Amino acid sequence: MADPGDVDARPARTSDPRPDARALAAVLAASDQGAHTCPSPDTYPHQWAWDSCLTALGWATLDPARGYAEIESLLGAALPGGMVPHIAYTPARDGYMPGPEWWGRTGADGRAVSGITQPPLAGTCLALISARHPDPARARRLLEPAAAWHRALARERGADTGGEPVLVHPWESGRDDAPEWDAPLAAAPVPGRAYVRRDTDRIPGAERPTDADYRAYMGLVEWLGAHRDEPERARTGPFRVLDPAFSGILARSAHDLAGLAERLGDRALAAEQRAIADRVDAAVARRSGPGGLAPVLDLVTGRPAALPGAGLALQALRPAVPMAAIRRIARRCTTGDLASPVGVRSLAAGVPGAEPRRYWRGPVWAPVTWLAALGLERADPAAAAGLRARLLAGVARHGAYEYLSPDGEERLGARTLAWTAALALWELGRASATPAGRTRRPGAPRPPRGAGPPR
Ligand code: 9WN
Repeated sequence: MADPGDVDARPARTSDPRPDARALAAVLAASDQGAHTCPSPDTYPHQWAWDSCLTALGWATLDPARGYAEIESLLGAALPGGMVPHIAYTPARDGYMPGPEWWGRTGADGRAVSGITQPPLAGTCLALISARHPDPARARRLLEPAAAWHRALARERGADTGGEPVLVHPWESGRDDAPEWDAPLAAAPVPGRAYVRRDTDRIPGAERPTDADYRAYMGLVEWLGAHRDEPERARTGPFRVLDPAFSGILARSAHDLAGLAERLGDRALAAEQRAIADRVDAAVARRSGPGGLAPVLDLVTGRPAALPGAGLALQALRPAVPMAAIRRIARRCTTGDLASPVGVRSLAAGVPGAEPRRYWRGPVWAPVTWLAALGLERADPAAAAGLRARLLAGVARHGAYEYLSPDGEERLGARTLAWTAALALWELGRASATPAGRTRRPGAPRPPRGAGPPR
């Protein structure tokens, strides 16, 4: 079922293994709202936090100023206290449930926003953009709002957990219906207010979360709408989990922001962000097993849950995760139970209850493949390159899909997603970009690995 505003980014010739950059740019253009991008024009008509950070990379490839503008607009919508909301609502766009009336919150720039967050990728994406397309004045202005997001998470949500933020809704993880949330969701209240799902207007129900999951999501939204105090939510909320993938992303983003601040001459901010990264990193390490990875922890029941999927792969991003653990993740993602011809599976092959067509319970998502590659880079650059090639192969064949079946044969969910187009554009731009942001002449020597800022 196509969204009316969708653009088909599949290559004209199906044998072409590289996506068509012009078609990908058209996907971004169709989702462009001026200073921010919606993930897809009809299914997701607002600005989502982790989407926006990753989409900025694609814009930066086309027009660096627009890449910076994307992050500026996202951070501009921050809640009081600095946490960035998972949605900043596009004015006068209807068709998404829950709408702003469920939250009753306003961001710093006056937009209606949600009252929860998503994986904080602004520090990492800003550092990447600034390395390829330096604009020190613009990057410097973004340091503080990006830092405030990390600070709020570590202090307000992580006060009792050594800095690891307590997630209070599965949407905060970005992996909405991943099986690790099944048990914690059992304690979600029943919503008192009526609602009508809108997501299944355009996407088959078999590719989306179940009605039972939605009821739990909305019960939590209602509870969170009435309880705004972050430390209170983290101590008494009906859904309270530690997600090592989210924590790893926070530690990585604070670490990358510290590096950028150092290069831009803001030593105080760099030291503060490094301390946040180290604290969160150490908190995850303390509860990790001998293999170097931590489980999801349900703080309501005290029960851990294994992570046989995207959440495991994303732990490769945590700055201090042991190299041996990254190499094991690399094997699982490239040839093991998380591997697929088009990227990293959201749920490992063979797990009982895997649903290859349903949302975060089996399909392959471009942001997971791309972020896993970013995490693997340090320990296994060949595996990282292999995952990026699979991502590009999936986009070349299917266009800027939302998710694909793990066999790589079917495109699923919304017909186009801005971050899929953006990440493919960023990868297409990799060949000609150097860490200093200059274009390398063909045949010129490559800069040494690890010598410069992140790519
Ligand atoms: C709820 C926008 C978002 C992504 C999430 C993805 C999906 C929303 C939804 O879409 O979540 O936030 O309505 O299903 O799970 O990762 O950020 O693309």
